[in-house]
Amino acid sequence: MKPPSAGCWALSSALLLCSAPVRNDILTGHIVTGLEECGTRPLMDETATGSRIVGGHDAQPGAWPWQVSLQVYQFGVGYHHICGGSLVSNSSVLTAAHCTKKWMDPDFWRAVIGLNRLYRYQSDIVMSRVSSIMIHSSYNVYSYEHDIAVFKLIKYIPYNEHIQPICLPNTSLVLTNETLCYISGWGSSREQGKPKYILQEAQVDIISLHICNRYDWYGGAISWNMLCAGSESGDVDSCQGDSGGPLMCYFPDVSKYYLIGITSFGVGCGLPKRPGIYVRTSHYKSWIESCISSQKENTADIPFFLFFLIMGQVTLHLVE
Ligand code: 4AZ
Repeated sequence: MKPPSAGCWALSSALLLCSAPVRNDILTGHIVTGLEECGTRPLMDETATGSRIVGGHDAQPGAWPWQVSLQVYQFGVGYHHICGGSLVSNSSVLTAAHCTKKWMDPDFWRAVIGLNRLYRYQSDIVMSRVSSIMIHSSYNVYSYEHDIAVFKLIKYIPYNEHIQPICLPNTSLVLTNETLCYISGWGSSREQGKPKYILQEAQVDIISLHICNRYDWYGGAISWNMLCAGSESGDVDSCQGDSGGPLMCYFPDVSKYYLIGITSFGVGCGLPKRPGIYVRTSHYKSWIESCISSQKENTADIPFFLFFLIMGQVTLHLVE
């Protein structure tokens, strides 16, 4: 296994490197609390899940409370959905790096959280502009290796019945044949189609890399940092507009959902032997946590703080 790079680049008004938490106490503050209180669905009865879903269907409001719609502003059109994302803390959304391709500037973006019907903004949803975008420094646009990014939000997002963070797995989390895994998103149900109005969900199988890399499947293009999921026949899949969204699995022993993957790419949608490819999030846990803990304001404010300190010293000298 190739360990992911520890650093993450932030694209914002100032270009920042977040490789380590700025302050240690951040780790004992909101973030750890946020990660502990994760992966639960207050409006859903977990004992009721488990029936097999073929293809996607409408999700209930509150079914996936970490699902985010990442939207871009375009003149004449307004904001429109580009990619999915997953809320991982009160101010961080995890998504795919390739979503930022045409819009690297955080000012283009807003995140909508707690949504079920696209563009129908009810009182229980929260919208936030984006303060910085952190793209994995080893992201490769050709191979889609390390297709992972964190959007830091301007607002602190309070949790409620419709808004919850998802848990981040580490490499010790074991998936079995019985583990129930799902994908969700507003993506289209066919290639080049338009986004779906109601959030869609589907149960997926995790397909081994051994099968996924067969010569008549992906022929070796899928790395150990990726996961294949869907169904062997192709009936269940993610598609355009689902990118960046969650591949999540339920662990009944802890009664929590974990973000196992991030929707990344695939050949077409719903084709046999061409399942969806997902970023294997367990390989990026420390990278994600360092991005969550990075405090843009703290680092960006340092030059201003130094400026005022120096100006103060100069003034003092002039007065003396
Ligand atoms: C896309 O274009 C995309 N079938 C996402 C997922 C898949 C294909 C394309 C997987 O965002």
